Amino acid sequence: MPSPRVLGLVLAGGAGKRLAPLTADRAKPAVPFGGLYRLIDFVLSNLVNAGYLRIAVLTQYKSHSLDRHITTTWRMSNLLGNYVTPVPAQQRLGPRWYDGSADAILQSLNLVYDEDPDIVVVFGADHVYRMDPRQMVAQHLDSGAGVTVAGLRVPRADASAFGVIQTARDGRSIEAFLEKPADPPGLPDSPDETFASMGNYVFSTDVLIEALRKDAADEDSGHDMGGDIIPMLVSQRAAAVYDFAANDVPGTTVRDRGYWRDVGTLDSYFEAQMDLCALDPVFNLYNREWPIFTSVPSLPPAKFVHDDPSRTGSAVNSIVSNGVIISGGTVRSAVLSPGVRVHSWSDVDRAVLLDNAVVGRGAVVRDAILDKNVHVPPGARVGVDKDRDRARGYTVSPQGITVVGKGATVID
Ligand code: ADQ
Repeated sequence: MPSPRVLGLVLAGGAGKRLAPLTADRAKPAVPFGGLYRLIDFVLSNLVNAGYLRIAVLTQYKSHSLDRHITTTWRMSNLLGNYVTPVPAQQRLGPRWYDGSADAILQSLNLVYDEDPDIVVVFGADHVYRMDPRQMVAQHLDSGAGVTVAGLRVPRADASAFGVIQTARDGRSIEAFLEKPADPPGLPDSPDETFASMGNYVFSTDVLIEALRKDAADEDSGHDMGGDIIPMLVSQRAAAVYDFAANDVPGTTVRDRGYWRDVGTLDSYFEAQMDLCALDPVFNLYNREWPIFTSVPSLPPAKFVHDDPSRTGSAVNSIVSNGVIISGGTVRSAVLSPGVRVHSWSDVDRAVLLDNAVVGRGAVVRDAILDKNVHVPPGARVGVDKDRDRARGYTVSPQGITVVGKGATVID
């Protein structure tokens, strides 16, 4: 059987309010992650590694840095008609922005007609994971479902932020789909777990088009993929689940299998980066068989120095990008983006420092995220006393991570 023609649609228009202030000036999929990456690089790498090379990224809010990242990093040769292209709200159906994620696709259906694919892969843009989508497409074709939804087991206590899938006895067809239920049901074999939707869908093209048209005519619909389209197809007995834990990506081990993080909150965003700093991380950025692509700024290599030769500027259990200079400071469990400076006698522990952040002489940074160009003056402390952080106007997450917004100078 010849390979199916596949079009990738990446939903990248969400506002990402729960990641504020990191999303004050940028769309959630453009939020930096892991030193050199933006969140959108994970889904795009998964699609491109699979050879799915026709991809439209549907953008909306604050899309400037996202657009710039896609057009510079993901530019492809046009020779074979391949592309990764950002598509801003087209207003094809009137002078309005997208109502919800389903409306975003409805308004972009011309892309689907132009491409005339057999399969449309609709993936979210803001998760950290490795996945070979060919395996999900193969199951979709084999099962004859109209839509296949990727799912994985999560603790029941965490599931009210997700769509929850209940499967029929065969373990594959979806019997019920509850979008963000207050009290998610447990699994028959594991009452404290439930099956969550990853927000990644594989559609047969005709099924997608028909569902979107029907939904558009429904005035009571929220025009949302998880809230409206998937439940509609479940009621038509046309939906199946794909068990993500079975996905076997080249270069990964049994241990990595099933690693997927929704980094939609400050705490999950922070913890997923602490995962990368672990001695033996479950999510391996260094897997060359399924690379996560990005573009690396043209800056010199990272440097570690001290003016007292018996000591050294040091970083352990940390990710240090190019252009960083750690001169006489101590860094532990931190992710440093390009151009960060850490000066003498300063102490950075459990932190995410985005591009060009500066930690001055003798300053202390703990359990904190410093956005781009944040300046911590000499001797200042941030993240050490959470009440004081709040009083200074910084966001403190429920788990106690202090976040300082773009360009701020920490008040001492
Ligand atoms: P959420 O992530 O809460 O839940 P949503 O806010 O719609 O749902 O975001 C899904 C994706 O669509 C994101 O990548 C977002 O950026 C994008 N998006 C949202 N609105 C958009 C719009 N108007 N235009 C373009 N893109 C838009 C979803 C599912 C749940 C599932 C979780 C998994 O609805 O069922 O469990 O994802 O994280």
